[in-house]
Amino acid sequence: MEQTFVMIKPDGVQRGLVDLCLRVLVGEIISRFEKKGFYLKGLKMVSVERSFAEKHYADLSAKPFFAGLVEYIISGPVVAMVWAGKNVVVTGRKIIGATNPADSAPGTIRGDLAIEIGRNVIHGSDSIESASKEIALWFSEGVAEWQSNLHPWIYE
Ligand code: RTP
Repeated sequence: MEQTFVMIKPDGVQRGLVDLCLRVLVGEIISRFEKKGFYLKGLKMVSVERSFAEKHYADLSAKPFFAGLVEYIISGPVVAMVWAGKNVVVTGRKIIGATNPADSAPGTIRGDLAIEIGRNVIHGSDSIESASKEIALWFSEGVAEWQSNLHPWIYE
């Protein structure tokens, strides 16, 4: 079954802890993936080292926003996850919404819960190849091998 890597960024974690209106931000993000029918194979809260953040975003190292992006990712703990299911990479990106929340459709996570591109609360792998690289990087210990018993009620 296809897998993807999803990360709730530091703003998503902090806002869930301190913002009264968004007390359940981490839970809400998890809930949107669960309700869709995807199943959770790995989850942990991590404080990311600078070198690790640079490795995760290595493809963007030439971009002018790279330094700010790395500062953002190491500014507080993130919630790292692996989700599984049919077409989870592409569908996961649709659930997340466009990179810039100003362009993300209402109903998507970024469209509903974020305003600025540099504080867009969540990351999701952009291809099957990136997903497998990112899962290996973030979950070098491996993930749980299990299959949801709702399978026949979600897939024909
Ligand atoms: P992500 O990797 O976080 O899922 O985001 P993405 O694929 O939708 O977008 P990508 O181009 O890979 O950019 C990674 C993250 O960098 C920040 N960004 N800032 N200031 C800017 O112009 C700018 N552009 C991108 C965003 O936090 C974006 O999610």
